[in-house]
Amino acid sequence: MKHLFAGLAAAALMAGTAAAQQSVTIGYSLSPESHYGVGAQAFIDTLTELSGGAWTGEHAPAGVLGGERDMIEGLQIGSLDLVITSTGPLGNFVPEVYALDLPFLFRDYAHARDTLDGEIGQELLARIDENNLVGLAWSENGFRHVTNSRHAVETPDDLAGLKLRTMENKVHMAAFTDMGAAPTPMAFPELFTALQQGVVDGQENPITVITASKFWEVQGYLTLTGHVYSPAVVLASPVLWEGLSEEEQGWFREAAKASGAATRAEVNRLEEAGVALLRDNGMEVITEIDKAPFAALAEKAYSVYSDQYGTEMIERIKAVQ
Ligand code: EAX
Repeated sequence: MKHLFAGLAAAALMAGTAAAQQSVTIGYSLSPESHYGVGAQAFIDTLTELSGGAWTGEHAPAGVLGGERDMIEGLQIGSLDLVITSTGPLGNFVPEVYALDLPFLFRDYAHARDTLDGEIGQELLARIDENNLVGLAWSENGFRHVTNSRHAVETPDDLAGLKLRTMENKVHMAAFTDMGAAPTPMAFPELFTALQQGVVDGQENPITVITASKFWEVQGYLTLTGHVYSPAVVLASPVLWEGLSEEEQGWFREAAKASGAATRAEVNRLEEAGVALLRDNGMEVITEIDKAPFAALAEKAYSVYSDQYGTEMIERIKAVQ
């Protein structure tokens, strides 16, 4: 009997060890099929592999834990472990990051990715770390384009009077005011219904988000304005972070890098395939416009950043080859 009990105790202990597998929750605003969903899964797979199964993760997709601003606050107080978010609301917490949100700044994907993968990206992750957040790795949302339910947009005049949802980002709001639209900041989880009910006429997002959110159901027109690059970032809660060993922190960093890479690959795929998908679903897509008049009007919005931080960072970003 004694042996039996000892055996049971040992079995219970082993079961206890297995059950001690730890899990993190990854929040994001889009569907599990989106580029963020792909990135979240790559994070989980990499973390589980590097940790030999000691760690796993769960998705909290589609804004079930709130909009991106709410989720960032959740990280700060430790109610959420990890978030994949656009930088849209991040400037409210780490103002230096607004530099990345300036309209018509990045020439193309290569320019944006090289900037984030280089010295500037590292510096900005360090700024994030100074604000009660942990910046693990850059990820990607994509170049943003304007959609609306009223008419085709080809010149800034076509934006006049359009009620356009923007992210809760003062650089973007200033840029759209200067381009002639009427910007309305709103958290992403409220957007589909707001478009459906006509609370706003339009919105702006990358092909990735427009496809993942099936905006063709509520928006007839898309113009490839590419007016701003939208970075994403994998953020951790400092509460989680401080409880990890150095080795575990290394696994989390690697997992975040793998997540960013998988998301970028999915952005590439959707940049190729997305417009056809949107057209198949009935959207009128204008692919060629003269961007110069939009850029000229949006330039004033740079002062939202430069009045406080100067133009040095802007010049450094422009100089990245
Ligand atoms: O990060 O709020 C937005 O428009 C974002 O692009 C979206 O939540 C994906």
